[in-house]
Amino acid sequence: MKKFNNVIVRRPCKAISEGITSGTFEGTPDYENALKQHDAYIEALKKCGVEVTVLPALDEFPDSCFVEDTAVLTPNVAIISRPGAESRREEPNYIVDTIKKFYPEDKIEYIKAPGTMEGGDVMMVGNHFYIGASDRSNEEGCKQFIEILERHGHTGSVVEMKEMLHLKTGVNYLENNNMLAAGEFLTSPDFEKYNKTEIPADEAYAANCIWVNDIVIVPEGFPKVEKAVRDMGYEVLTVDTSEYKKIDGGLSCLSLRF
Ligand code: CIR
Repeated sequence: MKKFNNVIVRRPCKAISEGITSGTFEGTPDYENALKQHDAYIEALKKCGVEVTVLPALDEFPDSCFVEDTAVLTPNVAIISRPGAESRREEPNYIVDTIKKFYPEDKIEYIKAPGTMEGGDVMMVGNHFYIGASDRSNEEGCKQFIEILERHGHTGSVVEMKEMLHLKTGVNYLENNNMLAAGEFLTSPDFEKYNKTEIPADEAYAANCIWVNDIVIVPEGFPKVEKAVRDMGYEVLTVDTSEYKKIDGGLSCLSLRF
């Protein structure tokens, strides 16, 4: 099934080594290697039948390659986020012009202060959008987000969370009622009705896979997750994201898919 026609990515910048890190994973990103991994990520997306818009690096924002956090692009509306992380607050300003090429002005909405919201906290399941009440997406941001969705014919609901950085750090929808879930989301009542595949703790990073037009992209180096996704019947592509992982970035964070 072809659901996505377009993807937006942003090249990593030299300052990526200064990106925000929770310290969960070891190391500091290597810029040159991050670029190579980004090239491979773009190639994998192209194999999924999407047109890829590649935006230039923003040197003053170390985390700006994690473009997913700057907006939520739904079939009916583009919602420009307002990141909870101070150092990322201005990043959405640099995505708006690109989004205007795909959405008319009256279909572009903005999360406003004091609301905060980051796209990594949003998971689309058909017409419904789950938003994680993380440290990055506050109560006011979640409220504004759901109001915007409802004005544009979608629905939304808040998922309480305590441990993970973003909602999609630990739970990802692979269409056909299938979901990958790790840690706190395994027992979350919000996801009871889905066919959940449990991601073991030693491969928790790989809960962040992306479904793109019937192909699932899985981070390289997580054999249990790769096998589980293949066993579900999906065609799988793997991409090495080890440089991004060092600062908590996963596969989904690196693109906007719509
Ligand atoms: C941050 O902490 O904001 C970045 N170092 C990682 C962002 C990951 N984005 C995502 O999960 N959507």
